[in-house]
Amino acid sequence: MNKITWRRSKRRLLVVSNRLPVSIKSSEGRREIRPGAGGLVTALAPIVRNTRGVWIGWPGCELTPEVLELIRNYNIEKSFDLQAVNLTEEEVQNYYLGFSNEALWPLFHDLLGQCMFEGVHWEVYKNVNRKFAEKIVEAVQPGDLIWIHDYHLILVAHYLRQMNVDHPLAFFLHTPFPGYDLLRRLPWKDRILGGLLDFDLVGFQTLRDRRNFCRSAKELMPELYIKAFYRHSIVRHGRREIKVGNFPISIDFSEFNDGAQIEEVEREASFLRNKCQSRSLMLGVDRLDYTKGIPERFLAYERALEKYPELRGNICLLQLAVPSRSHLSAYQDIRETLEWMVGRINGRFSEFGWQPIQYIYRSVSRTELLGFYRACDIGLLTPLRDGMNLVAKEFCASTVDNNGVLILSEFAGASEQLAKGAIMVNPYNREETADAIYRAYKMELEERERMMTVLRSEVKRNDIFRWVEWFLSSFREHEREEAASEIHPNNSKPVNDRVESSIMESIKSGGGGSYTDD
Ligand code: ADQ
Repeated sequence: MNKITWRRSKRRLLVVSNRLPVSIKSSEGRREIRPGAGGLVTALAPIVRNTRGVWIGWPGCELTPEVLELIRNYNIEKSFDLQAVNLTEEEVQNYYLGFSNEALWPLFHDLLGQCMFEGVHWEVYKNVNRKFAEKIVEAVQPGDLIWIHDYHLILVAHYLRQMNVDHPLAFFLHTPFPGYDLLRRLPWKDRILGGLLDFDLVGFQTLRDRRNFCRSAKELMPELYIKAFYRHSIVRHGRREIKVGNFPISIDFSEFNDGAQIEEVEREASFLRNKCQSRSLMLGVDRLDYTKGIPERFLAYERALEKYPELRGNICLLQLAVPSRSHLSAYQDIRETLEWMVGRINGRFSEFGWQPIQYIYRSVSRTELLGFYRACDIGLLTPLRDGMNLVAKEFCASTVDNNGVLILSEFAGASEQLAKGAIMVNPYNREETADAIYRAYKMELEERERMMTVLRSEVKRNDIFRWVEWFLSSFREHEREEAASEIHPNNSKPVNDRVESSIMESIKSGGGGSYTDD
């Protein structure tokens, strides 16, 4: 991990995301501003602050004079520079709830049946992306690095280029990227793909996402020249070269590892264990979202209770669901489905003093969350598709005694890194998931410890700080290579030669160096 390099580098970092890294809530009639939670904020906020950079985003509410004042005071107090983009109610409806969350979100998670493709959503999505670009133009200074995040803002580079911004532009997609057969259903697929190609560096979570993108780009634009290396691909688009990489995001391992050992958390965990009378505890933690596979999880658990009567009375599933996008009908539907299922399964199996599912529909505090992670023996995370799934990594980092088992969906991005220490399942395969629950329940301590040790060392080694450093150094390296190719007399050197020399560098630096054609 090299946190130092970026602190020394005085080039400003401009981070742009749909939401600002703060939460603005009303409490007793007054608005309050608090720092946002999450690994990304923890990792990026110090870099933005130390390079005197800027973080641009929507505050999540109307930008009233009161909210503006709150942000101004927060900036002074925290030596930060948050700049808010104001969105009207109509923009929130069409750009955020509409195009981002009813078209791109389900499409990128392979759930075509949930997609709504509305022309008006698309028009407003474009306008809001232009609005973000205008805000960046107001804030940007020569030499800044601009890093844009996620599916809400795919067209920002396109508008920045139109506004003659020639700064290096990086993008990271937190969701998966679908295969071409799905992507081609989107009426504006060419604009979305073209928009991504306006960046200089495009980062995905997994190798599969990177390949899906490169293959889709090639299908849509056969004239593109694409070369795949071990760690990244290069897409040649006209005179430009776009670097495409996979950078699996992570968490602040130490924060979870250390936090899980404080007295308050230990107390919370003992309280939970006592409440459950030392039964095996299995945990699901998710934003309430139809991509997370919670109904499938409940059905698999029900099947396990049917198939393995020994589990009855001896295991509990704790499901925490944080409310999310509750204005959308698909999210209201999934909430109702879950409540109905919990009632049905509990009604079917409960015995005096034991209930198979404890379902909690709210956001819990960090201490409570760590208490849940510490108290539970099994993490059961079965998304139908997930960019990464940070909960899986948080569960491992918090299992400080190594006595825990992770059951993980093979369709979570995290599976690329965690498969070697987890029980992998296909969430659509109820029988397999039921068997995995039983296997985890029966697993001997020695095997649990062996597997959890593997998982924890993986998450520790590849933490969020390493991720940021890796992404940003990849960005600067690409920028240097681009600059060198512009001033170098060998400017006309075919891309292939540079590809070969990059492979050599990759081999020299232990990167493996093998490459395949995308
Ligand atoms: P999410 O879809 O939100 O993120 P995830 O990566 O699992 O999914 O992160 C959820 C976060 O919310 C975790 O940090 C978790 O601790 C927290 N959380 C969940 N339930 C909670 C509760 N009841 N109370 C409090 N906190 C709760 C998107 C993508 C993911 C990708 C991340 C990061 O969809 O695939 O991993 O971005 O890139």
